[in-house]
Amino acid sequence: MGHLKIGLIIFMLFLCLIIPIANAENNNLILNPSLEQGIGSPDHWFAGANTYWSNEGHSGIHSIGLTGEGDWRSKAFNVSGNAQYHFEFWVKGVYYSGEFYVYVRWFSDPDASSFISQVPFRIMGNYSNWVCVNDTLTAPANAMTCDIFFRAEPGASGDILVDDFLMYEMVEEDPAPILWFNQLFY
Ligand SMILES: [Ca+2]
Repeated sequence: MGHLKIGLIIFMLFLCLIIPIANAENNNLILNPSLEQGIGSPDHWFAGANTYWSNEGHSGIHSIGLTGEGDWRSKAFNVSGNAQYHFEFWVKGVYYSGEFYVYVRWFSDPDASSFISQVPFRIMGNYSNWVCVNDTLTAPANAMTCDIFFRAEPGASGDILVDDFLMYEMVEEDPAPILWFNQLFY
């Protein structure tokens, strides 16, 4: 019986570890986050100048690249004012000069046309291996929608790839596994 209890406890700890990761991926607000879906160009992403759909990925076989002034923009998604979000992406590539950013942009209308503010993640340096960038963001009180804007400013030069975007609302832990634990032993 002792071994069974220890086994169950290990199993419960394993679930505690796995369930949040699974929820994070399932709750990803960004469409086509690994840039894998699409024919000719990635679905739900809009390309400006100096962009390309790379055949190299952090996961899968694709990412999106920028070589100079231009941008990639994600399809906008709904957010809640004042809510907290986990945001991350992976970056790889060569940087020469100028300013490359991944911006998280907040909008106050359903069409993502009334800009409020943006959170800049500057990409500066050479990344021969994929590097994860992440932070916790708080949506402005009047935010309704959000998009991801991968942007090279005028004069920027390099060859920067980004992949595996993840953004989800941070919520209270689900108490269900604890209830289940109590039901097992009492
Ligand atoms: Ca990918």
